[in-house]
Amino acid sequence: MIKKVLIANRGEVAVRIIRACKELGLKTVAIYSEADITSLHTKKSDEAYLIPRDPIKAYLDYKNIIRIAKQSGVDAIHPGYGFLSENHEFAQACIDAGLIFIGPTPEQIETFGDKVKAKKVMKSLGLPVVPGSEEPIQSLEEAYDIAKDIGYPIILKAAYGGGGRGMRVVYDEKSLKQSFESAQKESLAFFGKGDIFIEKYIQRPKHIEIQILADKYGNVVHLGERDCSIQRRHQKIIEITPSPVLEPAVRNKMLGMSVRAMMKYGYESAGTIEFILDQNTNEFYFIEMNTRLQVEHTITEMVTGIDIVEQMIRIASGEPLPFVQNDITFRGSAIQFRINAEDPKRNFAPSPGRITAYHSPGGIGIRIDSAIYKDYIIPPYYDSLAGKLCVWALNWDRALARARRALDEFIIRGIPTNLQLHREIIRDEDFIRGDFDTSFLDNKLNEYSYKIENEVQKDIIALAISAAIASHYGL
Ligand code: MV4
Repeated sequence: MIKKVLIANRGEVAVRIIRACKELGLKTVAIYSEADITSLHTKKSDEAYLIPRDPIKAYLDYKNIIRIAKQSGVDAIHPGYGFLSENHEFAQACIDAGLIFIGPTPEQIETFGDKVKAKKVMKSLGLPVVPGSEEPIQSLEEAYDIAKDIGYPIILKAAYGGGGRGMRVVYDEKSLKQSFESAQKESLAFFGKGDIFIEKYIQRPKHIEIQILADKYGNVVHLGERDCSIQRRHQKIIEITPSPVLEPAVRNKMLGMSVRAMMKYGYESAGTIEFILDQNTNEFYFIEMNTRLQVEHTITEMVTGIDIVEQMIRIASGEPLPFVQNDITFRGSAIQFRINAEDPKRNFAPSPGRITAYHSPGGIGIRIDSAIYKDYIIPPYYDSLAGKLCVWALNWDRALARARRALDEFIIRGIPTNLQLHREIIRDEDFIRGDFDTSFLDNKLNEYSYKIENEVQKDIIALAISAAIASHYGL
């Protein structure tokens, strides 16, 4: 068994991994940048080492990270999500240095990092894929031919892309040239490779993903699905398990196909298979495989009781999965709300700064994963995720009620956050009915903004009143 782990990450996920290590009796080593001297992960780990580089490069400097790992005597590195988590060269460098990379093999990371290759592999393993080009497009002429063949609308995607970069939806032949060229340019600029492929565009799909755990001995289980349709600009903000409207027959087909594909492939570690679901036809299509721990793994843990980070560590240590599919039970319904340091009134611009007041909800069925605290200053260099609120209850309706209660309890002052947006969504009739797809937030934002304004004003009035009372009593 692994005895000491370096966490090559920061923020809430670094804290999450440290917690799993502590429960397993493992020692932990944190790394941190100069911007993260006051961050929680540096305080909660047994040891912490500064990487004196610019705040982003510090967490990508894998030569330095591996050197610290060797010097501090760890036997494994957990990469968390983002940063180096899907960098196959880093995974290989860990192995070459005699360290265990807590994740899949470098080859597996590389295969699924190439979306064209991933599609080919998954198709050969029996998963349905969206009709489109089998290879990256070589010329504009080829793009016209394939688009005509499959019919508009089509979507252009970057083979090495992510976060919607290099992605373009094309509704007619007229706009193909311009979209193709700009997608290529953007892909080259962001990913160093301009490879673009084409798919039929599925309009207003649901985004459903399957959580997989697989050990080194061919044992594979699923931990159910997550509905990740509530997103803005490819940033998920709410995730739900189980999906409140997915038909059991469709769910079972998706789960069964995913497990069989991963068994045939020989995947190991935690992984997530992403599908888009066409709600008109109930057809689903594989789009991407994520070979890392995901931000939203928490809700799966709430309904299964399985600690996914613990299992990743055990799998990497060479232990077989301690359960088979039939041992896993799914209980109730869980929702995750990503609490972001961003300002909905300023087009969701990041809002780093000092937290002047912090009170997180508690009570039955609540889980908070956060790395912020009162007087913590959120640095401006990283993504805007400040924390995650997860609620669990026996069913969807009770989870909604609990979420309303918990969101209303949450107090974060000093910086704007998206808390109020969550309070609006959770009261939305369409959301409550499960009637949402990936276009939900785009359609709703105008409707909500007026209420957000009002709510903030109420908050200011409440503050003014309490200040007046305080001064009246000489407090
Ligand atoms: C799609 C799609 C519709 N049709 N593929 C792929 C990466 C992921 N981040 C979004 N992806 C999508 N792939 C086909 N063939 C819809 C999405 C999609 C999306 C597309 C444009 C704008 C917002 C979106 C939100 C979720 C999913």
